[in-house]
Amino acid sequence: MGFSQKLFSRRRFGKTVGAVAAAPVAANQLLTPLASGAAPSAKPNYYAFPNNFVWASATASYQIEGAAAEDGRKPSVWDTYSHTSGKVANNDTGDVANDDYHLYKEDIQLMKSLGVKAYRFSVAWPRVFPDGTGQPNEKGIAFYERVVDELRANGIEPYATLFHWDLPQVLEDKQGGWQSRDTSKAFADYAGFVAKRLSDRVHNFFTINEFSCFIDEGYGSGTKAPGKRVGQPKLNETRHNALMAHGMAVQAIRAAAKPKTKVGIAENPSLCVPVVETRPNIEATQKAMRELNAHFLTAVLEGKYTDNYLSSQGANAPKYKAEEMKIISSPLDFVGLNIYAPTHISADNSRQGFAVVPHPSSYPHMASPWLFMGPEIAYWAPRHLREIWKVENVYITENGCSSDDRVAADGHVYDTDRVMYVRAHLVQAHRAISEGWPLRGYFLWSLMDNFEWNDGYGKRFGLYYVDFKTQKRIPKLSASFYREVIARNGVA
Ligand code: PNW
Repeated sequence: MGFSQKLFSRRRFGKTVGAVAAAPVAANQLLTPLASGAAPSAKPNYYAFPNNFVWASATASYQIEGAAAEDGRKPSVWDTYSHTSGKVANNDTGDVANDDYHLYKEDIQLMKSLGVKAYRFSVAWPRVFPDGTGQPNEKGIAFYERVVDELRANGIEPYATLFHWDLPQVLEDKQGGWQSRDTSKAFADYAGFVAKRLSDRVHNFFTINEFSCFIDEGYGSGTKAPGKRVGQPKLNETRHNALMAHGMAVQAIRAAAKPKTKVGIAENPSLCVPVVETRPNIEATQKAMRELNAHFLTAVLEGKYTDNYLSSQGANAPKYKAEEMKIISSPLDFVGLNIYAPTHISADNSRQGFAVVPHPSSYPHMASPWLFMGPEIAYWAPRHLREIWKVENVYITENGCSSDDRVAADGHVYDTDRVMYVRAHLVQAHRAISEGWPLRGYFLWSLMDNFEWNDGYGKRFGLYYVDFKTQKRIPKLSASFYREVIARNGVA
């Protein structure tokens, strides 16, 4: 008997529905399944999703793999950073993490038990090219071939991210990492190599995950690896190099991969939400969406920096040739957005035509203090992409939350807050789809608790609880919830 059945027996569920049956609106939708004697979850429901909707989960290499020095892998900037005392909570490192390098078959069974249709993982550049460039490491790429074959054998479609922040340390040492255009070139070569080797069985690639987290935090505030503060105009140049890396990789993947291979990006822009849905606020929100993301997402989707961005940066504005913006805006098959927290916008009379509305100190957030709750992002993300930039295929490549998970005396993990968070976002995702906005799939972050960057193992985002001493995985309540969502193809 599954965890969900134990918690909510058919009988109790029947009673609850019976009580609701008196309400006229709910009667048709809720009574039919019971009247026919079928399990409630097997029937259509109010928040039904399209049949081909991609229900999925996501992880990233440095956060789960461990095996940091195995089979020829050399250090990434995150190995160096996490081994620098005081940078990560509790001085945790990714040396072992979830040991997924050895336990990947078991971890794929966790996914199979959820019923996910797809899995987004990332390839560790320093496994495949331990020296950043030059000779590929056969044992490194072989690991990903094994993972992909195992996924396919279990009916799970692999979606591969090529860069989720683990830059080979040697490129940082030799050329200042993303401060150098040589790193963009090295990334494109690596991306082309992986596409050549995997595209017979991986049909969907994401180039880069979240520019701001490894550029603005890596080289601006210095709060993530490699922990530098390069100052302006160097930071804008570094941003531009990352954009070039993305564009050059798109072209390298298309050149090397099997025909029909699809390519996109996984970006976390500021997610602008109208504070009240009036026409003027919605128009202001569209302006804000372009301007607040001018240095990354807007450049990728429009092939230019906005005039406001260039003038606001003055002498620090990036210098580039016209053809570089063409490369940066190479056409994509889909756009992936990692969505966690909202930026609320209202119309105003300023020159830019919008204002960011501050949150009061009482505004609710999840266990991570930055993770403000604003489920409308799941509606506005696909709508903005289509309405502002004519994007035809959108994935939510990450959504999920941290929770103060504890194993209860009965062995269960009752993460009702995570269920609330995910459910609220899925309702909004459903609103987007029902209005025709092009949302194709949802990748829940994350399959299991893992190395949460600066927070080490102290912040948990998983559907599965991980005991990092024993590597035991325990399904949380949210795993039962997500399994039910996928089984009925609708919000549970
Ligand atoms: C993402 N913010 O990072 C990353 O892609 C994941 O690797 C990470 O584990 C996950 O979200 C949860 O943190 C983000 O401050 C980190 O808005 C910070 C923010 C957003 C995303």
